[in-house]
Amino acid sequence: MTDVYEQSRFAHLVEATAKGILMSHQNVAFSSTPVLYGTVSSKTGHTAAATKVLALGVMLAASLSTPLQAANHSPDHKVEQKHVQHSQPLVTEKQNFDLQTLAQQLKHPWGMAFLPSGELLVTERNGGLVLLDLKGKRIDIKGLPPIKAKGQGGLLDVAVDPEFGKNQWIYFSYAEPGADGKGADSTALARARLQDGVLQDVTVLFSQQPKVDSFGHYGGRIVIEPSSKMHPNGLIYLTLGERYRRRDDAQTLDNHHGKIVRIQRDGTVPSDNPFVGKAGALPEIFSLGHRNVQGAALHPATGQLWTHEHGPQGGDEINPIRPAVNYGWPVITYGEEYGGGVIGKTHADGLVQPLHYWVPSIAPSGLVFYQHDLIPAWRGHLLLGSLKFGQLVRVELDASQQKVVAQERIMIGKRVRDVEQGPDGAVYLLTDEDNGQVLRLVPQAAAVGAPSR
Ligand SMILES: [Ca+2]
Repeated sequence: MTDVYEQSRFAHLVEATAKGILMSHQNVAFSSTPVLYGTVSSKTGHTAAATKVLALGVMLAASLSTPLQAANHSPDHKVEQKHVQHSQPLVTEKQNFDLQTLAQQLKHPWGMAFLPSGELLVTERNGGLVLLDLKGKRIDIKGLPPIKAKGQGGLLDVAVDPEFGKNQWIYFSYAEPGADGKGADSTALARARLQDGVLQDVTVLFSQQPKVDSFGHYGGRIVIEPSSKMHPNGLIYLTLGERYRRRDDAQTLDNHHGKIVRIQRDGTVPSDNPFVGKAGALPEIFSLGHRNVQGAALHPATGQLWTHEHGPQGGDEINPIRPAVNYGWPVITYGEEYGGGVIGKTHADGLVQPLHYWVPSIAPSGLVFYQHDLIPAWRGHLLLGSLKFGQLVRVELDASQQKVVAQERIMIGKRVRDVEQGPDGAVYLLTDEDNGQVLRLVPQAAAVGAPSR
């Protein structure tokens, strides 16, 4: 990198800070030191609307912290015994863990989901779908549709139906080849019944249009919203990248590139999707202007979908998602072209600012709001993986849930592709490697057989 490049980046950072945008600092990349931003941009006069939001935030914070206090009175949580292949201590700011290896020899695992039995479904990017009992047994699931495993594409995320016990449905996203089996592909979402290690009744619920000859930016995270009065069938959100070559598509509604789509569990479009009935718009679209979203989760208190996304060189973002909102890519971004070069401005009318962004990029993947009593100090925090730095990233929000006030970079030493909270409250990670692993963070006091403290 040239000095000119460094100077322009520094100027860019200063400008962003002056605007009160909260951001990570370049120097924390390999540090576990917390970065606190609590003093930034809180002194401006609040409008009535802002005060309302703050009041709501206080309520949210209260609802998030109540179980935390309860947990402090009963610290004797024990996690379920698993077959641990390897364990090492992991010290973090608020909690000491055992970092356990529960499984390995997975080929670039990408997504995971727990079945009600406690078994874990894991995808491998090369097209493998694996069921792990986490006691040493592995079953390779059969019956997957044709998958194009190349570049960043392949089998991506997996999700389990909230009523799996009744219907045995699972959902998975993948790079779907075209009819000729080669060339152009796109991200698709399928549903199937998992019965005795075989997928039955495989149905493609959604297929991103148009297909493109590209190996990049598939998006692919699946989030299922449980049934509600408004949507008795439940809803599915699927994140879709702009396929790298088609970034301008993210700004138009006539395609699925760089979008988040929302469908019902049978693949049909909910009638209250924001662009239903709009001429020239694809009705599945829920939000637009995304680059490559590889982390998505529902906020535990509000039920709102939150995502993060990859920027280019710099400019990875956290975004709470609202219907019909344009998140700006590639018109606005805090990143630049690989190797340098302006892509867009940082602000524009009608385009929403991220809640948080990272310069330099961390390459985020996987997202969960931690909410179990097993690790009370992490309750309400966002957990996500950093592919680039081989870290688990813990993000704390303020009471309004609209600002990042602290983050911790926990060194794992391997590309962290997915993060989940297990039914036992432990934190599970997938590492994106040739010898990919399932890792578990268990608080030391909660480890089976360990003396309680
Ligand atoms: Ca954006």
